Amino acid sequence: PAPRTVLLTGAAGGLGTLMRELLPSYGYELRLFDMRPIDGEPDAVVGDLSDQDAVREAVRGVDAVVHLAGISLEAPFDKILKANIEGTYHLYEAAREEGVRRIVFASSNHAVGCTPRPQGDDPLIPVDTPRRPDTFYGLSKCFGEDLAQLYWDKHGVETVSVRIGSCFPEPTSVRMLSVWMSPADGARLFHAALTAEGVGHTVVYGSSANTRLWWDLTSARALGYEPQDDSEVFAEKLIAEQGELDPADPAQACLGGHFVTDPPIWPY
Ligand code: NAI
Ligand code: 15L
Repeated sequence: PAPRTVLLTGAAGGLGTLMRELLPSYGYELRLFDMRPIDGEPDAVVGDLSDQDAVREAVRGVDAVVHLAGISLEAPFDKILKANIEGTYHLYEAAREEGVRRIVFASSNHAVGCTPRPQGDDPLIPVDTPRRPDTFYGLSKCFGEDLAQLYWDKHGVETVSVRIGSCFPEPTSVRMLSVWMSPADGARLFHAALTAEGVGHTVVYGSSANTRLWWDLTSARALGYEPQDDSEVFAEKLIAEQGELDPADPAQACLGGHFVTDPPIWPY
């Protein structure tokens, strides 16, 4: 049966806030989890992914999890290790112990961020392109995808790993014209990922049907996802303000954009 009660981790964050608004219209009852309290949501569970007992309690009794909690940008390695690597391990262990069968994992384009972006008639980037993380943040998403594979192969916990592009109300850069996922399409994709049958561990890219798309949405569409939006309506304005992407600029030549060239955040 399709999941009804869904644990939304990272519910206080940007994407969590968007999904709190959009997912209930698909019929889900959301249980909210975040280390930060949420205004107007007194029933939200305030807890840290580092607290294994708190995570297990949060997972108990739900049909599925949408796992958004974690550090969402580059950070010192020890912080990434705790929140994204150990934290995601705690989440999967809790799901296994509590018999939760389906997780939608917020992976990121930064798992493959050092992949050169297609130019001209180059083919779209497939989901099985070699991992090329652009940061410790992206590396933690590679870990999450492999953890998901392990928990499917060994324990029968299913996951859809969504390599999200940029999910914000509007694209704000020329790069985002290629990688943007509208919030409404994000909810469509998460709904498809929660309800498609027989996903095992499936990796998909998460974006709208953008005219300037860089990657292949075939595996996302195979879940039943039908994106409705296209960033092209924002193209004229953004290009007038910022100019076209420069393929000779290393910060504009790869999927991950400036994450590829940003200086490391010390201490490692
Ligand atoms: P965000 O930074 O706004 O939200 C993350 C939330 O996780 C925050 O509310 C934070 O309090 C919570 N959190 C962090 N560490 C935690 C811990 N140890 N225990 C409990 N809660 C913790 O990030 P955003 O943009 O909402 O992204 C959500 C997820 O989607 C993240 O995993 C991010 O990596 C991923 N993602 C988002 C993209 C986007 O375009 N928004 C693109 C690609 C991936
Ligand atoms: C991400 O993974 C980040 O969480 C988000 O804040 C954006 O930076 C996004 O990628 C992006 O690549 O635009």
